[in-house]
Amino acid sequence: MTKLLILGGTTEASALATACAARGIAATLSYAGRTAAPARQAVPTRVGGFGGVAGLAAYLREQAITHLIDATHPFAAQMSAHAVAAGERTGVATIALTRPAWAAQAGDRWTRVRDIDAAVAALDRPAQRVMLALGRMHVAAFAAQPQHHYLLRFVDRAAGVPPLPRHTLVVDRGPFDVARDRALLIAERIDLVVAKNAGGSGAVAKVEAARALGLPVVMIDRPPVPARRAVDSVAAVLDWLDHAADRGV
Ligand code: 3Y8
Ligand code: NAP
Repeated sequence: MTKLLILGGTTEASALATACAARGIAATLSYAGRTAAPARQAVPTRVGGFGGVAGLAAYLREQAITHLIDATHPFAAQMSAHAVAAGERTGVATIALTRPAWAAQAGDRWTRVRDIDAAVAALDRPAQRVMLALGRMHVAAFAAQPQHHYLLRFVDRAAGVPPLPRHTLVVDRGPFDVARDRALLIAERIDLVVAKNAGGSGAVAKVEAARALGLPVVMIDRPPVPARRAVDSVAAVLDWLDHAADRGV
């Protein structure tokens, strides 16, 4: 009997969960517990880390999971590495559901950087008004460039005051809308946008709004992930499940 564990936290994970519920495929969607009130899902959810590769492998065995779907965000590199390792350790069939990286288009003014630290270094310039649309986990790194006025966007209100002397905090969760992000960039007189190359549709609004306004973007490339089976659509995951079932796995 097919029983999926979906590592979630993305639009695609939620879409896969909905497709599984519609097909009567048993699935559990897993959250790390980064946000106070994760979106409701069409399947049962679990929240919190597994306790490393060993913890995830134990979960797969104890819950008799037949297929592991890593549908985490492209920047959740540690979770993705653990999924590959736990799949190998247990023999549970594993696949990643990811989304293609955004590519610069005509009119884009991107400066691509390797990681968060390189983005911080790219801000070593006179004070500007910078939209830091990276969420809450990496804000502290930008304290190294305190001269800027930062527009921050968090899913939840911050526990403490972000360590940036000049900042405006917007509390909002995506998926975001191009018209609203364009209005936000204008209202906050933003000179520069810093973004992760998340891919997908939920985070792209600010990138499209920056293009429309001719604003420069510091675009952070994705971290490396291990070699793995990966597809970029829910349909491809369902097709893999059907064929895996044919092969008796
Ligand atoms: C906890 C689950 C769904 C999933 C929706 C997607 C789209 C909206 C856009 C901006 C960029 C950012 C951030 C973002 C987006 C989707 C997707 C996506 C970016 C939730 C969610 C969880 C998280 C974790 C959160 C991180 C943060 C990153 C905000 C739920 C809402 C910036 C990534 O406060 C924190 O600690 C937030 C942490 C990891 C990155 C960071 O470094 O801070 N996502 N986001 C997941 C868990 O616990 O396992 O609360 O419902 C999910 C979504 N956020 O079901 O429709 O598919 O990517 N998430 C980025 O892409 O740059 C916002 O503001 O323009
Ligand atoms: P990460 O750095 O790759 O993972 C750190 C640890 O968090 C993992 O080792 C695991 O703990 C736990 N974890 C991560 N994702 C989990 C999940 N779906 N279910 C259970 N435990 C999970 O991950 P992250 O970048 O913090 O991302 C955390 C979550 O936010 C993921 O679900 C991801 O899809 C979502 N998200 C992240 C971003 C982003 O920009 N990073 C953007 C949007 C959504 P253990 O080792 O204890 O198992």
